[in-house]
Amino acid sequence: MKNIKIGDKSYPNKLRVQMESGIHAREWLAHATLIWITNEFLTKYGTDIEITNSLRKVEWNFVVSGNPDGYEYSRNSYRMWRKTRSRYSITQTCYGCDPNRNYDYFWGGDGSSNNQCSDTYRGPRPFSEIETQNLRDLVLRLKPKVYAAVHTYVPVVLWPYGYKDNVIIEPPNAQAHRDLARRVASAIRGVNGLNINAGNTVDVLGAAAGGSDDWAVGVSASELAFTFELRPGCQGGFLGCISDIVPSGKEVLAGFLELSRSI
Ligand code: 0X9
Ligand code: ZN
Repeated sequence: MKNIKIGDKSYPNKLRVQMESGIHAREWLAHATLIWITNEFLTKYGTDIEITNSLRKVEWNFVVSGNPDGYEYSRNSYRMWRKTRSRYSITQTCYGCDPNRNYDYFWGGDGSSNNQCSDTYRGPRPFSEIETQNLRDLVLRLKPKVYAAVHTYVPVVLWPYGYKDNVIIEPPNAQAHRDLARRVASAIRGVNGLNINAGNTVDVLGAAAGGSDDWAVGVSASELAFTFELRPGCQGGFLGCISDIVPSGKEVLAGFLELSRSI
């Protein structure tokens, strides 16, 4: 698995931001959006003032393909595949687990399944997957100040925690999460008028324990963690068109630049 690092090396002490997309295989617009933004960063550094300032202040890290085996399976065999492709025993009929239920922070809690055939199967144990091990080790090594996971397809910017149903449990710096999530959502909305807001995960979606965002802020050294859910595709939900990439890319870039200005 690759991590793309972008920033102007000659500026010292940059703030580190780690983004992850594609942990859910079928959410193709997430991967495409980060790749599009990578191209913007690389081609507009030095001409676009906002991008230039951002790459002098922030070291951006993108793991675009957070679940490569799942993505390959979604590309070639079954478009709606979400999970990894692990096999835990030879007798097993259902493959893989949901990497976003596999992190070791309240692993096994609300909104995660112990049924191997469920799309929200948490795996046999925390960090059972090579994909989540790789992402964990990268984050422990790089210690990003901000961590964000990129998903689709009901637009929202989420802040932690998301592990316990019916009660909103937030990190001690919840106010900083709220302020930043709202600013980012409003920057995204400003581009094309996408209906996107910000909220706590449990408040907006209900609990889903074992996610990367909860682990980033609950266990790793990250101060802030978010999940960005991007726009639906033009064919509905996960199913998109090539023409979704530019509008999504412009929206999310505006969100990233707002994040960059605000940290
Ligand atoms: O359920 C998820 O993993 C994410 N939504 S999705 O529709 N892309 O599957 C939301 C994750 C929010 N964060 C946590 N639950 N920790
Ligand atoms: Zn997802």
